[in-house]
Amino acid sequence: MNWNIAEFTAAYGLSSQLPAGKHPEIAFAGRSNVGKSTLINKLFNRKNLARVSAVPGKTATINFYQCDTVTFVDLPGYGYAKTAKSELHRWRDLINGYLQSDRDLRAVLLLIDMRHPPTKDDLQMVDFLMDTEMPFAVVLTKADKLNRTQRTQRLEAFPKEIPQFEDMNVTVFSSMTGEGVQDLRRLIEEITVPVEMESEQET
Ligand SMILES: Nc1nc2c(ncn2[C@@H]2O[C@H](COP(=O)(O)OP(=O)(O)OP(=O)(O)O)[C@@H](O)[C@H]2O)c(=O)[nH]1
Ligand SMILES: [Mg+2]
Repeated sequence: MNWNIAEFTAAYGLSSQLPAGKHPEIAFAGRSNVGKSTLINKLFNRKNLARVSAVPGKTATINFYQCDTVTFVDLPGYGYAKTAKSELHRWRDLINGYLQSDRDLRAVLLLIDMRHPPTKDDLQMVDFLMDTEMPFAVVLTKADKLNRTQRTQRLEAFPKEIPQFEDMNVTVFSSMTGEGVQDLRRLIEEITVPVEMESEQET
């Protein structure tokens, strides 16, 4: 997969606007400010493809990016308390509408801030993904902000905080140091192999 040819293709603010998917998809979910847009830029070696902001709630629409034969989907962050009730309703409808629509969604990458215990919203998202048997992997973000001791502490704490954490595919990630970027690219390449190629490889 050529990671250097990504382009922004569309943004949607309502689930009713979402077109059917044409390609295998990878979606990025997680609370606001956890680093979804930053991670997308890092994967594609770009500075400003996905818009990043220090102010939570930057990505209010579902944004689609195309790279090679794979569609990447930046979902609006959840858990942004200052958003008005009507906005919250729209966001929930948008995220649920996307996750429940019929498309070739290969995996949801659920980003969780490595510095802190998961929020209530994070745990709800984990529950939702497990209940619906959605394929997903966890990305622990902002690893650069922890020293060695804190890092070890958090890695020991997560299995106690998140049910079945030890069975999950987990990547420690930092957009600052680049830690985890290659692992994520490899994971995405593995799960988005075109179906024809997969069956060829098996025979
Ligand atoms: N130190 C550090 N900062 C990061 C990392 N990833 C993201 N950030 C910072 O965190 C802030 C939020 O990043 P975004 O990528 O906009 O977060 P988001 O999840 O897309 O947020 P929403 O669009 O609001 O849902 C920005 O200031 C980023 O520079 C990381 O790995 N390390
Ligand atoms: Mg964003």
